[in-house]
Amino acid sequence: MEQTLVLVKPDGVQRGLIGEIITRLERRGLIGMKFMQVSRELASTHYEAHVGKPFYEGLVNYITSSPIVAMVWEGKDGIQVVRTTMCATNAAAAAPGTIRGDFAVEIGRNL
Ligand code: 3AN
Repeated sequence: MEQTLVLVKPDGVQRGLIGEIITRLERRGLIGMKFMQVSRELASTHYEAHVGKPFYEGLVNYITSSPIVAMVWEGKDGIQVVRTTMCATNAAAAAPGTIRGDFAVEIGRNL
C-alpha cells in the first residue's frame, strides 16, 4: 500500500470544486483530510524541489494566499492511481475525464 498527499489549492477552493475533487478521490481510497491555511515556511518545505525555478515565488505566494484542502490518500499503487485520477500538471496535457482534464485552466491554476 502507498500513501500520497493531495492538495486542493486556492483556485479549487474558490471555484467551489472541493466537493467534486473529493468525490472523485474518495471513491478510490481517501483516508484523511483537513481545511488549512499554508504558512510560507510550510510552502517552502513542500515546494523545495522547485526552488530556483522561474515560477517558484509565484507558486509560494499563491499557495499561501488563501485556504486549501489537504488530503491523504491510500491504496495499492496509490501514487499512480492518484496521478491518473488527477492527470498531468499542465492543464493542456490533461486527459478528459480526469480532474485536471475536466477542470484545470492552466499550469499555474491546475487545482
Ligand atoms: P503536481 O501538482 O502535478 O504534482 P508539481 O508538484 O511538480 O506538480 O508542481 C507543483 C505545482 O507547481 C503545480 N501544481 C503547478 O501549479 C506549479 N508548476 C509546476 N510546473 C510549473 C510551470 N512550468 N509553470 C508554472 N507553474 C508550475
